[in-house]
Amino acid sequence: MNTHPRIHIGHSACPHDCPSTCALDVEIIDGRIGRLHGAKDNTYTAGVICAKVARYADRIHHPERLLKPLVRAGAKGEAIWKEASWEAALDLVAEKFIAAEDKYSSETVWPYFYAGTMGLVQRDGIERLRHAKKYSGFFGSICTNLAWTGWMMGAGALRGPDPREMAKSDCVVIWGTNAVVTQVNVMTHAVKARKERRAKIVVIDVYKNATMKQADMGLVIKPGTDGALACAVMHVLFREGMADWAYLERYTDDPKGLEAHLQTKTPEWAAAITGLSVEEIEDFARLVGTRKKTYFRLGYGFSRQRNGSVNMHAALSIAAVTGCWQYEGGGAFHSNSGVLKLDTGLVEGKTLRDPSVRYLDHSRIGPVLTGAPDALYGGPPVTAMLIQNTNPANVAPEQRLVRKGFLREDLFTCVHEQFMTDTAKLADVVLPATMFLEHDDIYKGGGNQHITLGPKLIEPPEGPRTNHYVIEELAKRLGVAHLPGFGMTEREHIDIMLQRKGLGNFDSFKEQRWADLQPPFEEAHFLNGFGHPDGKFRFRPDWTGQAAPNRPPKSMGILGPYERLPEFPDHVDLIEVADEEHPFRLATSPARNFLNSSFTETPVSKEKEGRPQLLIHPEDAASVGLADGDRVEIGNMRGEVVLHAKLFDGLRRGVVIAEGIWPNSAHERGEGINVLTGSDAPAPYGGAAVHDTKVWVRAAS
Ligand SMILES: Nc1nc2c(c(=O)[nH]1)N[C@H]1C(S)=C(S)[C@@H](COP(=O)(O)OP(=O)(O)OC[C@H]3O[C@@H](n4cnc5c(=O)[nH]c(N)nc54)[C@H](O)[C@@H]3O)O[C@H]1N2
Ligand SMILES: Nc1nc2c(c(=O)[nH]1)N[C@H]1C(S)=C(S)[C@@H](COP(=O)(O)OP(=O)(O)OC[C@H]3O[C@@H](n4cnc5c(=O)[nH]c(N)nc54)[C@H](O)[C@@H]3O)O[C@H]1N2
Ligand code: SF4
Ligand SMILES: [Mo]
Repeated sequence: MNTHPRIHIGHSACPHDCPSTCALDVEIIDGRIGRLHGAKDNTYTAGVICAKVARYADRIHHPERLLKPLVRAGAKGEAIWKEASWEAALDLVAEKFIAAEDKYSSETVWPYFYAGTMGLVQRDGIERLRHAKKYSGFFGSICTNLAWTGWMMGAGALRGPDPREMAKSDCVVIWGTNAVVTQVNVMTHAVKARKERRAKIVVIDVYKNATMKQADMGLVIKPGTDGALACAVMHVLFREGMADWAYLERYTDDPKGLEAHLQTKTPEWAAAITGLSVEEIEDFARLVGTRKKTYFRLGYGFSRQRNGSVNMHAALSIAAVTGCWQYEGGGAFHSNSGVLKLDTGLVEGKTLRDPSVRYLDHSRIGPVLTGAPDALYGGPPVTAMLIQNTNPANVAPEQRLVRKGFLREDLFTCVHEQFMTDTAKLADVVLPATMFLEHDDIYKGGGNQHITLGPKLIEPPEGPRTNHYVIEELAKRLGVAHLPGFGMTEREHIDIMLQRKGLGNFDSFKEQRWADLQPPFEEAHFLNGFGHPDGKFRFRPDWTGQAAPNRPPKSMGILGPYERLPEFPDHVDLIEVADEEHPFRLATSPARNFLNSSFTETPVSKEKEGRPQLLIHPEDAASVGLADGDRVEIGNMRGEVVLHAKLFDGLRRGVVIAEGIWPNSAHERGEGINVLTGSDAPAPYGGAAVHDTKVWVRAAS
């Protein structure tokens, strides 16, 4: 008799909100999960995944997973629950939604979701219910908006050179992304270039993070000043004859105008703004000016400033000045989201959409729930919500407003979750959700070029149900289950998406595991022209005219203060400039062992991260009387938060860093770091400037 447990390997994709979308090999041992590994034969994943997902068994078999529907039995937020059957819980949700709609019209219901899972069926099915019921629209702005806007203004299409080409570069510039932490696969390819071709790795960030520790050149700049750095780099390129004029004349809109504009944007000018030395700026310019195979890997982090779109556009413009786009291993890359299109029309119920229904801004949930008239767009208050795959009470800016909103007696909230998150704690009904290895879905990469299948590999525990199930069951109770897109299984939806793309179907894809959809070289490098009608790269963006994929629906108008957006790349002080009362600038950079608010529940991640800390320059610490490990309070006009000081000299004076979005309960007073961040919409199309916050710092009393 064989007493060894039977291990077999299943194939999947990482569902988390990470540009890498790794292809996974999953150990399955008698219906339970063992270690997860990166698929070796996937050319982007190349056998490497992050440690937190390798340990997924700790998350999926976690003793604190939600297993039963819960209905609130105490005051809001008091965490007193009674268990309910699925039938009873769903009946209650439907009844509340109908009552809310009867009172205020359908727009009073706001389905709210994000990318806790990136699966197209489980994530986006909530849109189908929304459209069928004419509930308020969701303008999903929090993550990509500032970055995509800046990119689109220049390049006009969201794609770029094959990320695997990084391995063929002579210089890889990792700009505003902590890749070691947030998308480890970038490092696989960048380090290969260094090993095989002696490529230089440059990292530009606001502190000496894990990625910069691996760099050949590290530029620590002040938050929100990347536009100034980019301008000075381009100034040097023009001044020292390193601009590729043949390329500029053929592929760009106004190179002479740019050159003239940059006359005054000297390294001295930028040094004063960025905190870098003139020498650092010139060395960097000469490096990218002489190594034509430079690959600019532009991340999200540096765009999370109120001038972030301007800074993204400015950094992207450097590639057009050097003409590095022409070479294998050269060019700029931010996201392939514009290439990897699957037809989600049916999943999302797009034909059911009524364009007259209002949209509400994801990032402004605080103002929305507290009834700010500008946030409600003239419509009724939000009095009912269904929340899937996101934890706004923790991750959304201006947390005090968000909490106040959720505590409203006239708001009914249903949260579908895997764990009792900060948001679930404030709900009226909590429904337990499956995890990715327990349901079928399909995933698109952002930082690579693959579409990857994630079929159901194990049975969920008794209790949790899929997002798809919740949407279908609510549709039945709300009288829309007969409409197109409803009444199908996950697999049927995946079949249709794959068939419409000519990629086979669920079963054939299960064998194939993934498809590599990298566009041809000429297209990826924009050698057939950029995405604008005239095919030119735009140094002079049309800030409010561009039809970007992330542009808010017309009914919302332009969201942020666009009047100050510059004609050419520049530095604009649209940020929360430090002042006498708030002498420090705070960035809330990612934690290695968490993924946004996820993994804050797994024991190893928690242990490795320790406790909420504030990185502060030793001289700054001394100036406010702080020693290493002291309790430190930071605050501004929105509130105050307590952390522990960690003295660190890898950042500029006047800059402080709080890594990770810790659960609110991990901080004293039960309020998290987003108490400090602002929910005003940045120019022009909104987003969340979560790294752009002025604060005061003092020893906690
Ligand atoms: N481990 C881990 N992985 C993650 C996440 C996580 O929380 N933890 N989050 C996931 C998600 S949702 C996303 S969108 C991606 C985001 O991944 P990234 O593209 O890496 O973006 P961020 O995590 O916002 O920040 C990256 C870096 O930008 C820096 N930064 C902040 N302000 C500035 C600035 O003004 N200029 C410059 N040059 N740098 C600045 C921060 O210090 C940080 O080191 O990562 C995903 N992967
Ligand atoms: N201060 C600060 N705030 C930030 C950021 C920052 O850098 N600093 N980053 C911002 C960014 S870029 C983003 S994207 C947001 C992300 O913030 P969130 O949208 O909250 O992201 P996650 O923590 O990835 O996922 C949220 C939840 O989805 C749940 N979930 C996962 N899979 C499923 C599923 O299949 N079904 C259901 N029902 N639930 C599921 C998880 O349990 C988790 O609680 O945070 C933003 N907020
Ligand atoms: S690196 Fe990103 S995509 Fe890959 S396993 Fe980790 S979280 Fe998932
Ligand atoms: Mo994100």
